[in-house]
Amino acid sequence: GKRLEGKTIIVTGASSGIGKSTAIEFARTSPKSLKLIITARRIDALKQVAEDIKKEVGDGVQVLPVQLDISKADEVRSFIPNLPKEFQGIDVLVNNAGLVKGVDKAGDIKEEDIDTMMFTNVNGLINMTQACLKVFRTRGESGQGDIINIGSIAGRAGYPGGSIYCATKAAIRTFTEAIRMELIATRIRVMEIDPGQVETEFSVVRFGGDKAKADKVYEGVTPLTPDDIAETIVFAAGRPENVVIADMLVYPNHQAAATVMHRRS
Ligand code: NDP
Ligand code: 8X3
Repeated sequence: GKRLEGKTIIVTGASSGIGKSTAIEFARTSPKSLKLIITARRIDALKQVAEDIKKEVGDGVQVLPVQLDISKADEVRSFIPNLPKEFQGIDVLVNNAGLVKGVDKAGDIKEEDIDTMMFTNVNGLINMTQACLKVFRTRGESGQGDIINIGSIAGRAGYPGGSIYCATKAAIRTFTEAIRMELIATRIRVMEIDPGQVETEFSVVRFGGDKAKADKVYEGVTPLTPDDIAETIVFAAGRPENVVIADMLVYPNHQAAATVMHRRS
């Protein structure tokens, strides 16, 4: 509520799934004087999210949908300078955009898929972070702002068919840990939330649009919803300034590791 009032918040990958829910949840939690920048490649979907927010909470929240492909370094570089002035003072960055491509094993993984996952999940997240740190550093005595990175259970242990995705999420995890140390003399908070299985477009993207294959992933289980993770993200951002939710692992009740799932038969 109050702690988020007046903040400028950017959510990447807000056209779907966890990012979309997070944008909506921020608006619900702080319906007054919030500035929300929502980004992804699909601008029409972002505009729809902005409409939905307006319908639900009214005009108190200013929502700015902006098309951005975070895998393209030049797009990220020009992103903040191209924002309207009143949106440039970013307070909170939610690095959520990310994806998985395929289940191929090393030796057979398409180069294109490797590049897509690495450039989006790793380079994209790092470039967004660097861009926002420039803004954060100008604030207060030593710098202030929040970085909330969406990792995954996949970053904590590998699983077969996920080597590249797992490697990207492990990279996020060590990057997050290292920059929290680098920024210790500032008021910049560096946080990571690692979801287990969440039902979103994630598996549809993994299987190249094959919805039937994606649905199989969630058969006989009750996965997390994007709202479940959105609530943890907004919770982390809304803690008092002296509190850092450094690291949070969130499972659905049927899951106890990346590959340990109990399915109803
Ligand atoms: P979705 O596929 O529903 O959403 C992914 C979002 O990322 C979309 O909004 C997509 O937008 C965006 N995105 C993908 N590539 C790019 C790009 N190059 N530039 C900008 N935006 C991009 O999946 P989730 O909501 O599940 O995924 C969100 C995050 O959560 C990811 O980082 C994922 O790894 C992580 N995660 C997901 C889990 C799950 O089980 N679902 C578990 C643990 C972590 P667009 O296509 O319009 O660009
Ligand atoms: C997504 C979780 O285990 O499906 O990050 O790869 S998993």
